[in-house]
Amino acid sequence: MTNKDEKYMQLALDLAASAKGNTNPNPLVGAVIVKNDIIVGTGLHRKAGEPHAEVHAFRMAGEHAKNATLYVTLEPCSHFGKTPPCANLVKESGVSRVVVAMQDPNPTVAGRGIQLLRDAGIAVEVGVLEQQARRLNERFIHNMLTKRPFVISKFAMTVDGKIATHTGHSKWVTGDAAREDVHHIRQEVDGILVGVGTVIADNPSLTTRLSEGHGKNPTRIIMDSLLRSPLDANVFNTEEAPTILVCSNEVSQEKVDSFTDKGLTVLPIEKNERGLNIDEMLARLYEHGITDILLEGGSKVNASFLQQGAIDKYVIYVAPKVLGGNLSLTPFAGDNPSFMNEAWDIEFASFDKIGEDLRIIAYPKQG
Ligand code: AOF
Ligand code: ZN
Repeated sequence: MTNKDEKYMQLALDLAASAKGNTNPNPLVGAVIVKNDIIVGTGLHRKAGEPHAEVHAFRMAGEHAKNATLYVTLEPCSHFGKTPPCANLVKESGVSRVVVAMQDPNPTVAGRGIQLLRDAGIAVEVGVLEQQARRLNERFIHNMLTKRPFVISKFAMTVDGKIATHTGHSKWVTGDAAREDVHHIRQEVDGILVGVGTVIADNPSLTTRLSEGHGKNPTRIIMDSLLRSPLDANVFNTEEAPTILVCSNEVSQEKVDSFTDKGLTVLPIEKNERGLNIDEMLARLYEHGITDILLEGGSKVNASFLQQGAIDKYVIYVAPKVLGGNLSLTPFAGDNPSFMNEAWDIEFASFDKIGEDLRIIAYPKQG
């Protein structure tokens, strides 16, 4: 691996990242073709169903692809899907070397694309900027390995860990810039999930509102085991965005019908000792095409995800304020641990200042 390999792979990663939020359920993929230090082709996957990144790059490169190097952020595919296998295209193009950031976690590919190229006598190098590539496609990798949506827990708190006063007042913890940042995340995910408590207390609309105008709205998912939500709640305005209500499978059909009659999707789920079975709910939501979810509270819903091991990523905003008060609300309710070693360990991945606030990105600690 050389510095040049990293430079061109970085470009391929940047190209891929520019389509963030648009390719679901497919991965983000970028490709760059280089000959004699000249970039002769670039491409990225823009949307599921559209050509793969390599196709765009080879179209641009044409004859210049002969004896060139292809940089691609994900192993070229080997299957006939919505498009023919890119590995065949690579072989026919005449490139002599292929640099791949990571193997495809999709079980229908999983190394077969790389093998096809090697069998054709092309030099293939795997693992250049692999960590960045894995981060970029964290949602896709999770989907492929677990058949569940990738769950991002987001909350905004004061430095002393409070999300609202004891009355539930929370407008606002963070400033304008941090709140706009959340709307950018909403635009990139398939689903946004809250509990019935939030629907009753705040009557939010859970749509994407950006200063430059309206963005893409995620599907709203409401966890409401007894179907206590008021039928006229803002989240049930299905002209703005679709809504899925998740309830217990013990709720009466009559009650369910009152919501389905309004055009809402109701998903009855079995209960476990902690409430609704989150894993079963996630499996059903994935079948409904939801590949990632922004979990926006409140404390009880956050706790059920935490305690059932269902959080894959944290986006934490910390406001430069001290609220105090032992009755002020905190991001996670649930069990009261007695010992510090009962804490869920996480790893900080990045810190950024967003306006006056701090944004921390973290992941559950592995191993
Ligand atoms: C993409 N874009 O640039 C690459 C992908 O449904 P299909 O036929 O588009 O195939 C999707 C699979 O192809 C995807 O899950 C991944 O395994 C592989 N590579 N997919 O959408 C791309 N290179
Ligand atoms: Zn492909």
